[in-house]
Amino acid sequence: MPKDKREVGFVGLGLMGLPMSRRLCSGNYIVTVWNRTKTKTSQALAAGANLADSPSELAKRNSIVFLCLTDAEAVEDVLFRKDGIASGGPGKIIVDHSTIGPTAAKEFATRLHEKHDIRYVDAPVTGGVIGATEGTLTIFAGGHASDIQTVRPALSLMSGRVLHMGGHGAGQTTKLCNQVMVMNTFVAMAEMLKLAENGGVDPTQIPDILADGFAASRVLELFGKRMAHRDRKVTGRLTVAQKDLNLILAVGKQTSTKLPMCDTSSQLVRLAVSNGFGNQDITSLIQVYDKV
Ligand code: NA7
Repeated sequence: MPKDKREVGFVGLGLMGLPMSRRLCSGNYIVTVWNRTKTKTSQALAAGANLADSPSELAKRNSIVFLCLTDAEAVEDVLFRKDGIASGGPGKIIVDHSTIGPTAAKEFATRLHEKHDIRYVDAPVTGGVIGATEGTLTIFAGGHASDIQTVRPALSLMSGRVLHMGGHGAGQTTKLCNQVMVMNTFVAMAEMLKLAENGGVDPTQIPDILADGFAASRVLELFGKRMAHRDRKVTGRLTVAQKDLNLILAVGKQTSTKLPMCDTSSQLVRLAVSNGFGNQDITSLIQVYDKV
């Protein structure tokens, strides 16, 4: 191994994890990957990554391990299963990019620290697949400043902004605040495009037309036309949106915060998922409006 190269592990090569791991490969890192579905590792291997047979083997080889998994259940499984990361030995830092909410993040941080002498940073991201591919994600980090400092050089390959928001869970809470805006914007955008369509205005023109006014947003810019065209490319699943809204509502309950807009958005996303759109892109939300 060349002297100036550092080794890291990456677990979870889904829509977000794959381009994030590739950013590390194209930086000065030797990356070992593991993914539950082995066939999905081929693109990371083509980018120069090595393959581990289990999360435990990956953890034995690396003192810094990144995770990008669906939800808290997936993170718990990968961390604590028999051949999980926690069994790979003490002294490492886990950087968790999954969106799992503050309660799970705090629980994992405590359990890893007290039972396994492993440190944990919650580090959920925003910016989508395009941000992951271009290395322009924003990362909301929660945990100890010294741990975030240790992993900052690697994070900077994936992100234009790494923000230390506070102790464990603070990154997750910040991400959920972000998702309040993002999810309600997606729902508002579906509603607006349907109104344009029914009102006799070309909805595919609307995103450009609104681009310079108060309605402008990154969501409108990146997803407006795709939603209007019923583009079927998947860059973020509706089930993931549903999970985020559930996490937002749980924090609302814990903090006695009324969230009527998120409540409504959650019902619409649930309806879309129950209509069979769960594995489709979040822009397929407009199909709920097509049906009513
Ligand atoms: P994807 O594309 O659905 O990817 C999810 C990843 O999580 C994928 O690698 C899955 O493996 C993995 N996964 C899910 N459940 C498990 C379990 N139980 N054990 C091991 N691995 C698992 O999601 P995104 O990339 O869009 O999002 C990832 C996170 O970033 C999510 O929290 C978002 O909110 C933000 P698979 O390939 O299915 O075997």
